[in-house]
Amino acid sequence: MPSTRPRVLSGIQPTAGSFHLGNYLGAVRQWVALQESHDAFYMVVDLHAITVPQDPAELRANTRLAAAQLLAAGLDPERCTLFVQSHVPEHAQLAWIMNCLAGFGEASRMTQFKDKSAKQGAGNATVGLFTYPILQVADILLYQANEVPVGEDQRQHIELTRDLADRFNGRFGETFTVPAPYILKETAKIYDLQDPSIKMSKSASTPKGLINLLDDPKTTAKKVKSAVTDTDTVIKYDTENKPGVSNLLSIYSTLTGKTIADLEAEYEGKMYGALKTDLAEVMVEFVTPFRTRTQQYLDDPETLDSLLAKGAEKARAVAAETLAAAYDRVGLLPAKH
Ligand code: ATP
Ligand code: LTN
Repeated sequence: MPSTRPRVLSGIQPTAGSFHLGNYLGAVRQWVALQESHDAFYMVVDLHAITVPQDPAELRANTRLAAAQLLAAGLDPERCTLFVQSHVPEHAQLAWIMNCLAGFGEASRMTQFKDKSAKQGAGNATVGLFTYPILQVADILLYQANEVPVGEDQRQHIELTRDLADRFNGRFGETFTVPAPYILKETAKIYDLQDPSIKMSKSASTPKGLINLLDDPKTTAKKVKSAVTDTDTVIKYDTENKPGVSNLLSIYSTLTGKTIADLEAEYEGKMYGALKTDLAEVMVEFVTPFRTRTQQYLDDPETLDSLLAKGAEKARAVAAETLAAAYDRVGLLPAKH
């Protein structure tokens, strides 16, 4: 029976060994929660990963590792559809249609492209990196997703998705659901622990400011304890004047379920050191079982692969139907069977 629940879809790149705390709090945590209330599709976006150079063996290993971490974080294949993007060829197929609908100018305005292409050096970025957001548009529209749980940095790509869905529907007739971003205010942007003016990111963070979930817990505790705060002593949530402390409070609040107000009251009159020591403990309690569970999934690659194969099969059933409708609307002549 088709599900009547609203649908969510999201993806994460297998571009690093470990997820970082920003990935988890900004996105993956919401994915886990939404599988209870939504018809949820989640994928490891390996086709997006190859928009920048990847070592083939590493890419393969990181794809499994990403899937293992998603399961360790709490995704349940009985409650959601978990798959690898390249296992569903419809993504690349719909991306082509979307490439032919998107304007060169609007694609050129994507800030993530501007940032990432600058890093590749003038003229060295691939055409794939340029069209990366269009592949993301296809990912989302294929599943008729109502909502897309991501961090703040992805908002512009969801806006583009909405624009292209509207454009296609207007030109060819109602075909795609126009999706909304699902971005929680409290965790939309987790900051680097050493430089709270930049987002925690695998590519831009300082090594000490980046909490990798698969780091040795001792390293994690050390990084939390050496987080940058300010020269004041008051533990108060004030993103403008106290970005470092506010970042720690957001993280603490989300991991424990305590409100920021409760934490401010609890730490009234206490020093930053007390907050950091307690948060380090909370973090270690979180990452320790996460690491163990990830390793358990990795130790049994056959089960992991067959679980991903089942996910791809479920995803494909939905994707194929949407792609067929889009091909038909555009006027592509159907192949005779
Ligand atoms: P990059 O280093 O390439 O910017 P990334 O570290 O941002 O990568 P992605 O794989 O691009 O990681 O992101 C996966 C998900 O995590 C996305 O939904 C993204 O919005 C979210 N995310 C990443 N970093 C943060 C952060 N610091 N705060 C909140 N959400 C984040
Ligand atoms: N661009 C996203 C990853 C991504 C995605 C998607 C997110 C690819 N396809 C579809 C949501 C929906 C990123 O960099 N985190």
